[in-house]
This record gives sequence, structure tokens and C-alpha cells, in this order.
Amino acid sequence: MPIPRAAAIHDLSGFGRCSLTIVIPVLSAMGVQCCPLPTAYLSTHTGGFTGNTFLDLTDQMAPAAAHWRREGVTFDAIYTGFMGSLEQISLTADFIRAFRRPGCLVVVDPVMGDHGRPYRTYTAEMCRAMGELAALADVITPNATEAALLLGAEYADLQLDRPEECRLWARELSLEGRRSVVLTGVSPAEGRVGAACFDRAADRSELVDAPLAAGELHGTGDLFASVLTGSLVRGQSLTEAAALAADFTARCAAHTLAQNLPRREGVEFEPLLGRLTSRPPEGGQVNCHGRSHN
Ligand code: PXL
Repeated sequence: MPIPRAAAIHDLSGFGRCSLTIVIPVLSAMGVQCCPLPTAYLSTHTGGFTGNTFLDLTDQMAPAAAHWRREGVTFDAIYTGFMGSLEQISLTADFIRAFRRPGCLVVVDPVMGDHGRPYRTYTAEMCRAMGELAALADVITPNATEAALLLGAEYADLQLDRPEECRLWARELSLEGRRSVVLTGVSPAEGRVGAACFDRAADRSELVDAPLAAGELHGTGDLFASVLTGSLVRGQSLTEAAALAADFTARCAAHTLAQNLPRREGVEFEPLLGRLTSRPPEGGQVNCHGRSHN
């Protein structure tokens, strides 16, 4: 039986765990073949380091996608993240339109910023284009900053410690129920962190949470969205996938903080990867290259 296959459109940052250095190992551990379409090579990520190199791979994106088309490659999922330029966002939208077919899950992590501010490389135009890209998604995974940018709302109005309001925000972000939403960083109780999930299939929003690790780490958003994607591709429901992602991310964050490692080096998930290799529950449907398998 073939295993599911996902195209991953993210940057490759050599040092400081994030994007593809998280996406590839996580999807592989979860039994999903990951086919990266790297948008750029950076020596490090852009948070906590200065003077990073940036090799723009935009020119490679359309030819690589065209080659995959000629070879007849198909995908069970398309998962996108950090974008380096406006053009990359538009090429990623083209990729989704070209490769989407029934049974292909499109997950857009609308990576744009944190703590109420866009990342320094994101212009207002890029944020608007990211909104258009996110409109093509089956599932989006914004944090509060990205949710505010997508809705054109005030960041300060999104109170992450008010779970009922967060459930409403998640629904608000669903484009009237056309896409599912996993709003991250919600804190339903002291010492807990998780997500408000609007599931378009169930037309319902639910909360998932896990223990909050005391301290911020780079790459936790990418880790959460990667586990969520792997779990959805394995056939789990949105709430099950978000619960697994919250639990795994919390465990990795606690592990990293206990080692007292430099924050900018990112969340140390490697020692815990084995936890993701277990099979989905009996009877779970795995969608594979357009066919359903038990
Ligand atoms: O984790 C998101 C991310 C991905 N890729 C690069 C980044 C960031 C966040 O700063 O800089 C290059």
C-alpha cells in the first residue's frame, strides 16, 4: 500500500530549527512522504540572528512544479508556510491550483508575524497576498497576530485567555464555513496553551490544550502545524489532529526548556520523534493518492 505524499512549500533555514528542518522529519516520522519545494535557503532563520544569508529560490519554483507535472506526480496534501516574497506567494497559489484534486488536503500556515507585529521581511502587500493564498486552503493555522492580519482586526482585541471568544474568532476566520481553522496560542486556563479549532466538516468549534512550557521557543508554530498536517493526512479529525499537535509541541517545548538550550536554536523535537511514529487508530481512513485505505 502506498503511503500518503505531501508537497511542502517552505524555506530551508540551515541553523535554528524552523520550516523544512522541522516539516521533513515530522512528516517522515508520521509515515507521510514529504516532497519539499524550498522557497529560499537561509543560513539561519530571521528571528534572533542577524546577518543571515538569503538565497532566493523563487526562479526554481515554477520549473520544479512543471517537472513534477510532466512526471505525473500527485499529492495527498499541500502544506505551505513562511514566504520570502510577494512573487513566492503568487507562485504557491499557482501550485495549489495546478495540483489540487479531490482528496488533496491544502494546509496553509499563514506565517506573517508574532506578538502583534509582522516579521521584518513581511510587507503590507505580502500580508494581503497571504490572505488570498489562505483563501485557497482547506485548513489554516494562524496565531493571534496572523488572525488579526487576516481579518483586518486589532491584535489587541483578540484576547487569547478568553476561550469562548477565541472559538468565535476561529469561526470568523472560516470564510463562512468554507475552510477549517486552527487558531493557535489560545490559553483556556492558567498554565495551559492550545488552539481553538473550527471544523468545517462538523460545523463546530472546539478547544484543545496542553501544559504551557514556561518560555518562548523558535519553531513551535512550525512544529504544531507539521504534526497537525501529518495527523490530518493520516485520516484523523481536526480536533484529534490539533490535540496531538498541542500535546507533542508542549512535550518538546518542556524538554527543550529543561535542557536550558539557547532559545534561538529552536525547539528540540528530535529525541521525541518516536512518539509520532505510532499508527493512526484502527479503522482510521488514510487518504492516499486519491484512494481511501483502511
Ligand atoms: O518559524 C517561522 C519562520 C520560518 N522561516 C524563517 C523564519 C521564520 C520566523 O522567523 O525567519 C526564515
